[in-house]
Amino acid sequence: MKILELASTPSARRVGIFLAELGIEVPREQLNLRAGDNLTPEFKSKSVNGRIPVLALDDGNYICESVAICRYFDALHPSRQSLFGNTPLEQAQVEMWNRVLELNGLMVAFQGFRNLSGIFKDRERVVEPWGVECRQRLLEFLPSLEARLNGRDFVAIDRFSIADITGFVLIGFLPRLDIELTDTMPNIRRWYAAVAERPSTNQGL
Ligand SMILES: N[C@@H](CCC(=O)N[C@@H](CS)C(=O)NCC(=O)O)C(=O)O
Repeated sequence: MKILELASTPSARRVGIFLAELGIEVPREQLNLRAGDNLTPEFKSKSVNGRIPVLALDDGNYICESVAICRYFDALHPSRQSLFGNTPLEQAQVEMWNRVLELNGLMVAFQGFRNLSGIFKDRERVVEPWGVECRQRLLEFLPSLEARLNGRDFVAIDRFSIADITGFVLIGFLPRLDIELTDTMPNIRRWYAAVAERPSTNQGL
């Protein structure tokens, strides 16, 4: 098996951090997204969403969507400390926060960045006012993460989970939108600094 990716991108980082937490090494093939490596018919036949990361399995199956890839490895390597939670309550809390951070945070941030920078104008319509709106929505979302982290070391449950990975990648993406973590977000800053110390997130990217 191998992962098709561009290691520095946020979605590839989500999978990379997840695998590092599990101590799993998977061969990676780097694609040049700016050059359109993911726009070819061959790549699109592998990736349903036309994006990276994609997990290419030896049996000819391909899995895209970063969380789906993480779920595959979680199921393949059952652990008493699953990053998706263990008990029904933990699993629900992790799912809830991971979805909230993804839908209200990361996807909004991506839309903001893509539509403000025009980075992929060779392949999609760029709507600058939508970029402005997404940036604003993100600013209005961050206080709910700040409030959640008050007195907590982790976002969803009492230990590190995939929700922390999603949140960490989201916060690391903020400079792309010229958003700074100010003194008004001390909980996010404390939590982010602690997650940044983990070997899994410390891979030089
Ligand atoms: N929801 C997807 C998002 C994947 C995604 O947006 N990947 C970006 C890199 S972060 C990409 O492939 N961009 C190239 C393009 O849009 O053409 C996931 O979690 O895997």
